Amino acid sequence: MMRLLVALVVAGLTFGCAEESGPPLVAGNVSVVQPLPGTTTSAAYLELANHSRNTIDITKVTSPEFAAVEMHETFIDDDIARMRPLEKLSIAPATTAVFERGGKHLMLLRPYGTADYVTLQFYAGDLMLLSVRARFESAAD
Ligand SMILES: [Cu+2]
Repeated sequence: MMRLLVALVVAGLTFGCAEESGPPLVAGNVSVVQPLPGTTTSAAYLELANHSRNTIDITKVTSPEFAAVEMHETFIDDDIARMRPLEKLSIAPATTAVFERGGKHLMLLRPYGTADYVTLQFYAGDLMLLSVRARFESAAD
């Protein structure tokens, strides 16, 4: 059943942009921050534009350079900024989801090495929709 759902999603996305050229999901303003000295956690910010006619549900983000990537959102609780994991990010057709400081963001956990670049892979179920490669910025930026 899961396979069938994924296949339907692929068909829907393909059909949805049949009259347009280009991929359904496009990244912009990508910014990936190096871990602070003594820590192993990085943050990444970017915009994801849905150019298809279907809602895109991002359910998983991975990176070959990190053991885990989590989507988080920041919320205010008693005047204190906290964050919680986002299980799914739904991007409506013709809208852009924004990952930014103080809002939704990506947490990159436990790097495997000290690469200058990081690759982020965005999935809807088992289907990889987008792969983005970006150079680390220094944490001071
Ligand atoms: Cu976070």
